[in-house]
Formats: sequence, structure tokens, C-alpha cells
Amino acid sequence: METPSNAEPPDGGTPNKFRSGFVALVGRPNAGKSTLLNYLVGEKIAAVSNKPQTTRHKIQGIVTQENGQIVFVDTPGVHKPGYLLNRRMMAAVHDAILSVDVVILLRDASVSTGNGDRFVLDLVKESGKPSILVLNKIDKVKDKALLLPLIEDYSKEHEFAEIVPVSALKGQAIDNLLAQIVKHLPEGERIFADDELTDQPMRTIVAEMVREKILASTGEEIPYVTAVVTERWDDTDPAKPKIYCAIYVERDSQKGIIIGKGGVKLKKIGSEARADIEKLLGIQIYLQLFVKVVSDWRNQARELDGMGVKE
Ligand SMILES: Nc1nc2c(ncn2[C@@H]2O[C@H](COP(=O)(O)OP(=O)(O)OP(=O)(O)O)[C@@H](O)[C@H]2O)c(=O)[nH]1
Ligand SMILES: [Mg+2]
Repeated sequence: METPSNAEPPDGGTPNKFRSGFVALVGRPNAGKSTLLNYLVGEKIAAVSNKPQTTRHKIQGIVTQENGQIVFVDTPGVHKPGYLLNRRMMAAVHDAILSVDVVILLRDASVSTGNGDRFVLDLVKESGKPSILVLNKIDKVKDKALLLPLIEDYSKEHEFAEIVPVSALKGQAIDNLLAQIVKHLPEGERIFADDELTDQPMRTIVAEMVREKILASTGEEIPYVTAVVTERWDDTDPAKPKIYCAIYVERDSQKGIIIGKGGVKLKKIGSEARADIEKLLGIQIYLQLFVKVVSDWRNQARELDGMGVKE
């Protein structure tokens, strides 16, 4: 099922030259973009959840190999924007597509195609960039022959440089994917140092981890109305920094849901996030969470600016 590796790069360049560049991960919400990014960099830097619209910002993850360096740009899932927040999220997707060398369209191969998929495909087509179709979640597709009609449909719609089935969750066929991507990058030197995994500020990653735990422990409504911002990072004791995160919601009732009876839920969110952050940083931290109610923050440019959700 895997695309055969082709030693000849399509740009006619020298096959063994070091290649480097930027690659956008785009797709519908829940396709598994952030799961793939985390697997690729080998650390959890992006929030993952089974709720749509988990990713709010572009997040970059770096993979350096002997023959090339790929800077992956994870983007929010493509959806119809209702609020200013969502319009900015979609602007981030467009921005990413325009700024990269290669576009990866990630698709959940275990569910049937809908209008949303067509919309994402159109975005990729319009970009005019070399594009790779990645069919994700093949671990959920018991009969692999079912992938063939999907591949056939997509190859009729657009001339993908490669079509690669993978499982981001199980790490299946990822080496093949990396090999296929590197071929399509321009010849060039490293953009980041060999050991760098992300250029994302730790403050943002911490906020992402907290958001992930909120999504995991609340129902359908909360993910959309919640944002997390790291407001203060106190390094007075470098062995155990104090980190203060604000959780934004729109109404008192939502604040109540996140705090839970006797503060139990907020405590759980805090300790789970702390565990992930300590693993990533390799040191202990003190994590303080507090909930802020700001009505309609999703439509307020100033609030969004303050949260780092760029225009
Ligand atoms: N079985 C299976 N589940 C996967 C795979 N990849 C991702 N998932 C699950 O799919 C859900 C969505 O994953 P995310 O990585 O958050 O998806 P996303 O595309 O980043 O979603 P948005 O940020 O909302 O656009 C999570 O529950 C993941 O565990 C896979 O290869 N196999
Ligand atoms: Mg995501």
C-alpha cells in the first residue's frame, strides 16, 4: 500500500543534498494533525482531544534527519467560522498554507467524505503548492481494501505528489511519510538547530496542555467557550518555577462546570496538566489555575489580541 520510495527528487536536484523547509498540516477538525505532530517530534507539544477545534494556534514542530530538516506547522481544523475567534483561526490556516513549501492534507480515512473535506481539498488546490495526501487512522480501517476507492477519488480531484496511509496514534508508516516529504523540500541548510523540537514558547505549550486536560474532562459545550493563557511565569526558584494560567469562559455557569463540586475538577485538570508539563520540562513546577469570566470574548478583538490569537 505504501508509495514506493523514489530516490530521484522531483525538482531534478542532487539526490543526496540536504533538504529543508516548512510543511503545513491541514485538514478537518479531529483528523489527527496534532497527534501526528506530537508523534513526529517525539514529545507532546500540541493539545490532542476527541473534540473538534482543539488546536487554536499554529504550532511548529521540528524533525531533523540525516538527509533533511522538516518544520511542521500544525494548524486549526478547517471549519465554518462563526465568531471572530474562528475567523482568526481560519486566517491562520490560510497564512500557514501560503508560507510553506509543501502542504499535507490530513484526512481521517476511517470516516466517509463530506462537504468539509471538499472545502479543505479546494484550499489545498488553490495553494498551488506540492501537496501530499495523508490518510490517517488506518488502524481503525480493518479492511485495508477500503482505502483504495478513497485514494482513487482523491487522485481524480487533485494531482497529489504522494498519497501516504498512516496511523499517527500508533506511529505506523511514519518513516515512509518522512521520506516522501523530504523529497519535495528545496535543497538548503538547517533552519533550526539539530536538537530543537519546537520554536513554540513554553508559555504557549503550558497553556495548550491545560486546555487539553479541560477538553478531556468536560462535555461538548466547554471546549468552544474556553481559552487558556499563561499569565505569569515566576522563575525565582529555577528548580521549581511558579506558573499561573488563566482559563477564560463566557458565563458563570461554565466557570462552575470547570471548577466542579468543591473544586475537584479544576484540581484534576491542574494535576494532569502539571504531570505533562513536568515531563516535558524535566523539572517540577508549581501550577496555579484560575477561571475568568469574560462574556463574548470570542468576538472581542482586544481579548483575542491579549490571548495571542493573531489577526
Ligand atoms: N485510532 C486513531 N485515532 C487517532 C489517530 N490520530 C488521531 N487520533 C485521535 O483523533 C482525535 C483527534 O486528534 P487530534 O490530533 O486532536 O486532531 P486534530 O486534527 O489536531 O484536531 P483539531 O485540532 O480539532 O483540528 C483524538 O482523539 C486522537 O487520539 C490515529 O491514527 N488512529
Ligand atoms: Mg489539533
